[in-house]
Amino acid sequence: MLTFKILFIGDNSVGKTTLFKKIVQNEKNKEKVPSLKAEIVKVFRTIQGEEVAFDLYDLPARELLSSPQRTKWYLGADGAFIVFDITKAETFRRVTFWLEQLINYNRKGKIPIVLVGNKIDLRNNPNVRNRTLNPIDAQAFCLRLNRTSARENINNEFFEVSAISGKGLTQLLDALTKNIYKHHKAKK
Ligand SMILES: Nc1nc2c(ncn2[C@@H]2O[C@H](COP(=O)(O)OP(=O)(O)OP(=O)(O)O)[C@@H](O)[C@H]2O)c(=O)[nH]1
Ligand SMILES: [Mg+2]
Repeated sequence: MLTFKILFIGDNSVGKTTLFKKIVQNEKNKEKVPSLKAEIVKVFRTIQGEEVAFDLYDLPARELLSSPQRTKWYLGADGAFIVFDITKAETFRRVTFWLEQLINYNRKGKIPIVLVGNKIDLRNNPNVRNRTLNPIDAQAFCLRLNRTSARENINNEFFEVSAISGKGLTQLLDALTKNIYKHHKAKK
């Protein structure tokens, strides 16, 4: 079966694990893949009549920043969720860093990503001191990315979510899996 690798990346505490768990929870057909450092779960989609598997990898940011094998996790990645926290501007600025790591080490070049602005439940919370990020900035980032990758048939999308509320998360996975499949078919 055609199998693709999807990474969850982004700064520490942006909510990757929370998002990963909620997405996986909604999947009926799934298999846990044993691994010491990463959480890996295989999920399935039927796309254009073909059954396709996707291995979802969740890793702590520190494993991807400072472990001796940090670069090996990117190897063979076909797509990624790049997550930031809308209440922490520096986690959005770091999206560029994560994207560069991904493209440098996957050995496949440009691949589709879904940019995720997480923690929107905090947007109107009076206890959040920092001004929350304007989604226009992330949309613009995505548009620029799409302009430079359209030739390779790569479509990148942006979503704002609350991993804690868990609403509408399946559509993130649907979008990324479709874009990965489309990119793969266009390469051949
Ligand atoms: N308010 C709110 N908190 C969230 C949301 N998603 C995650 N959190 C909280 O943010 C903290 C960090 O979440 P994690 O999912 O562990 O973050 P992570 O990106 O996996 O962090 P590392 O594994 O250390 O890289 C936890 O306390 C979560 O409960 C969200 O949508 N809204
Ligand atoms: Mg984590």
